Amino acid sequence: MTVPNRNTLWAETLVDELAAGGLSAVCIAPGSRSTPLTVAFADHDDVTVFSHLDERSAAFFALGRGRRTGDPTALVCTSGTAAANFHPAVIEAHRARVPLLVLTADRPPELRDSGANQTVDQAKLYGDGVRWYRDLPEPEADGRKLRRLRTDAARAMAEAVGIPAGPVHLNVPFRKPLEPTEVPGDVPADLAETDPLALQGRDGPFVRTAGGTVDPEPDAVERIATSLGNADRALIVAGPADPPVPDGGIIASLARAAGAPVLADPLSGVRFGSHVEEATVLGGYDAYLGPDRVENLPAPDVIVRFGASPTSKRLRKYLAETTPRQFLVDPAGGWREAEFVATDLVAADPERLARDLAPAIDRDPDAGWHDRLLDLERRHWSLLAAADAPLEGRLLHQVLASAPDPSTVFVSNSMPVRDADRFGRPRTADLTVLGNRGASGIDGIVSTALGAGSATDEPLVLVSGDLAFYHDMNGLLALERCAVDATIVLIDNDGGGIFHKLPIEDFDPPFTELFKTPHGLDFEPTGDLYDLDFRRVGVDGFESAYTEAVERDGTRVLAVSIDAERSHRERERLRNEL
Ligand SMILES: Cc1ncc(C[n+]2csc(CCOP(=O)(O)OP(=O)(O)O)c2C)c(N)n1
Repeated sequence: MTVPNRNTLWAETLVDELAAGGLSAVCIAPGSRSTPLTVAFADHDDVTVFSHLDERSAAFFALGRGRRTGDPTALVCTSGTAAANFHPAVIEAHRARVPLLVLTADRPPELRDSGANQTVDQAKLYGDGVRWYRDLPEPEADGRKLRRLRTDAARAMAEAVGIPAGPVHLNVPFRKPLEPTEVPGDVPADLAETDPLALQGRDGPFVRTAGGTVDPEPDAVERIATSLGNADRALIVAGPADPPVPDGGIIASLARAAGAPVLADPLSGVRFGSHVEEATVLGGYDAYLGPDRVENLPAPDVIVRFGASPTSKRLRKYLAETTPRQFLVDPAGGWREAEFVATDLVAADPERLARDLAPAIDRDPDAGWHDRLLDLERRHWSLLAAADAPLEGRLLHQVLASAPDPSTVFVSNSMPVRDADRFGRPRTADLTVLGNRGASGIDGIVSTALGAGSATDEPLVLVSGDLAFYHDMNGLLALERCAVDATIVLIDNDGGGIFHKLPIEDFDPPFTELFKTPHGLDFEPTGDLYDLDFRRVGVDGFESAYTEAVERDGTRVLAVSIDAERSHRERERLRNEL
């Protein structure tokens, strides 16, 4: 093996070892300082390279892949503000436990804090928001240092998929030459003989890492089983899942054994799938539960919660007001409960806990509790079916009801995910519904969705608000550059419809100008710019346009203009009627 210089050797060793550890894709933005990494990735047969022009979109694209697969995608950028543009996606990955491997190229250490061009302080740039950070040493053709590099690569991969999974940041300094230029004597010719392990690594990863999962303590299983056994009105709450979205069947089996209905967040992996027939899976609770419903409905006495904090604020408030015994199950022992009413935290792998728990429960469920909730659920769906005023929620209902089986559906913040929550009816189709709920940003939505789509052969649907779409129009370039197809439903209510839900609506000014921010933008030219099929459809023609779009190849945007205020009033009216 002849290597032209130490930078090439260093970058090839790093990339080789990441690939041996299972890395299969990288998103690269152009830049000079990252040249050794870019060239090494481009030369590696086992890593798919996605080329992006804009670091912020690149990072969200990588995030989307990690969200869909549960495996890290790497990111490469040059030094300077490029690295800072990764930050929003790193925050989302941190909060939502999405594996991500960030490689930021840097100038050599003596140039830090010297006024040198494009040199910023990249050390611990993302603060505590990464699972592991390491400032790699300067490249050297030295056996021990190369073995350390291989070890670091193995560790980076392991940390990214640890419990909890999340982002890992390696800062990688290089001094010139950055290109694979021959530098005589830079790499000792006998390195292969003096330290073959450093140079060639092993057959497979340099360090095999075994992570494992947390088994529930038998005491905890017994405590929950006894509680459920004694409960009159038990509930299971499935919040947004950590990636990859699990098969909801195991939670459904637990629900059946416990005789407890499941309140299934649309992002939980439990609301959609064949298991929906096996248990009482409820999806309309955001309409009929809430603090103002407590008097009409008996309070639950035991709750077992999985996943992150539910999307539905009304559900969170309902749990807070009714103060049942609340078991919070978290595989990382995380405290994801911001109402501060949980009574028990159980650090355990959810699937293992559910598996151990189901046979331990001895329970004669109260049919009245089930019937009461099922009745509310049925009435919610029939009211929706009978209503005919324009409603954004109906679009979400139709999107999820007619999404191909299987498919991946990505919903933006803020009304699309909330409307998917309230109006997405549980069905047996294999839908993987995703959203960025770690930090609930409206940035990077297009890119995250396309990243998720790039990681699966399933049809991809993105439902986006107009501000979220505007925020990441750059991301549309990935359709062509990364060969992804999508049906994009653009709910264009000319500004942030979500703000009509807030009391600030009554203070106008400044409501319209500074909160709702109507922009009057016509998004149609994105069709020409990004070579996609852009169509305007009315709410009435939406369903047929959508079912046609999801069945064809290529990307089609269906832009639906709708009045956010009227839609919001209709949303409220439906709930009040219920
Ligand atoms: C990066 C970022 N900036 C601002 C916000 C605050 N915010 C939340 S929702 C929203 C409006 C979103 O508008 P749109 O995408 O049109 O969706 P809609 O509310 O109409 O459903 C804003 C500005 C945010 N969550 N993230």
